[in-house]
Amino acid sequence: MTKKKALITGVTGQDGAYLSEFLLKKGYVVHGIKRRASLLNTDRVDHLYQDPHETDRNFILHYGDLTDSMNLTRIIQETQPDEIYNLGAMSHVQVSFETPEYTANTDGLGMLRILEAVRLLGLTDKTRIYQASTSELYGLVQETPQSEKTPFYPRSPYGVAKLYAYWITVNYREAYGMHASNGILFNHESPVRGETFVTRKISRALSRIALGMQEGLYLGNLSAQRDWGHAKDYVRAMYLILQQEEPDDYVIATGVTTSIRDFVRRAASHIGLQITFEGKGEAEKGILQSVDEERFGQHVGSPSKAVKELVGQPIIHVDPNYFRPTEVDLLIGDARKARTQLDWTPQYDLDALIADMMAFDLKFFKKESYLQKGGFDTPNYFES
Ligand code: NDP
Ligand code: GDR
Repeated sequence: MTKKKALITGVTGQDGAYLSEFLLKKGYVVHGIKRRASLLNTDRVDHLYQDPHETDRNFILHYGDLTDSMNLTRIIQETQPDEIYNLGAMSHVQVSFETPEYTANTDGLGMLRILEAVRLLGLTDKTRIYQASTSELYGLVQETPQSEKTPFYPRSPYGVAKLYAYWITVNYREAYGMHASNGILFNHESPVRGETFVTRKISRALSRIALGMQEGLYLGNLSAQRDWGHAKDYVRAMYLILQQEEPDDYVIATGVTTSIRDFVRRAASHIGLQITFEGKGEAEKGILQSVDEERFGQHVGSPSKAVKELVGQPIIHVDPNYFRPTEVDLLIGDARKARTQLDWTPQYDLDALIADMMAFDLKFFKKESYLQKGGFDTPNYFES
């Protein structure tokens, strides 16, 4: 039997990596588009890498870019995919305020380029297409919780670019009968989440604080609320969307919302650090109240002198540089359609997500700490 072929843009990203793993397990041949960078940027998929000299490869990477129509058209022509997952994007909301034109080009027009290529190559009946739409479309929310029927009101150049991609997907479906669908995914995280998204920034910083490698963490708006799930659950939903006979749009969310402040408290408490917040606005601080030595011992080891000295001190601070010109205050998704029509249920709740992220980052920074103590340099790439 011939294997199904999937083409994934954004294969080197968080979701691209989990989706590749998922589809490979299902027996697909996975083609991925990666960007050329001056340093290797394939860390998240290195475990899937197959040497080009091997025969019968199932995981094949192609150089490309969503801003390059000819490149996309050629790759689609060469690979003749059964399914395309358009996950590539400049995906950082705050950065989109600094790079709005590039964001529009990649996140908005990128999807148009894919749809047009599939149409021009005569693959309309063969190739099913998934667009990585987002809860950022709801922005200044018009109703709570947000469902497929909630009107959009994006609040960033990222959200506006994704609005174009959402509608061009719907338009090509209606105009040309293409099997093109939107997954409107709410925030989803994992141990390989980009380091400057808030959950990963917190899990990394708390790990470093626990290991005596850092004394404090600066964050922006602590009151924003997000509906956080695990990326592993969310890539399964992407696949299910493309297995439906009819193309359609689906909200994928857990239905539980949590503030950034509460995420900090819960992630800290998971490893035995009790934090309370005091003060308001830019003066708000998260104070380390105590260390639960038993819990800390289970996850980290015995608390160092450096950690004990932080008790009673502020370890979480507000830096207004992380405030956004326009903010999305509250997101909470209503995924009833996905639960009934796709039979999709998330396996991870927030505590399980936190446990997974904290275990990964603690292990990573323990290794860094050993290396530093042994006199070796470690990369200094973290945002505090
Ligand atoms: P990441 O930022 O982890 O990955 C984005 C991927 O897109 C990376 O592989 C990146 O390449 C690639 N990329 C960026 N610019 C281009 C370009 N011009 N041409 C080709 N590829 C490019 O994002 P996630 O995995 O978290 O998200 C996947 C998709 O889902 C994105 O479209 C995102 O906007 C969307 N989304 C994400 C949600 C989330 O909570 N994670 C929620 C809803 C939607 P490189 O590695 O070289 O930077
Ligand atoms: P978001 O994710 O903007 O929802 O977009 P992010 O983790 O960046 O922000 C979530 C909320 O946390 C607040 N926040 C901070 N954010 C960051 N990055 N850094 C901070 O220091 C900080 N302090 C507070 C933010 O203001 C915001 O309210 C993510 C991306 O993956 C998008 O691509 C995706 O479409 C949406 O999720 C759904």
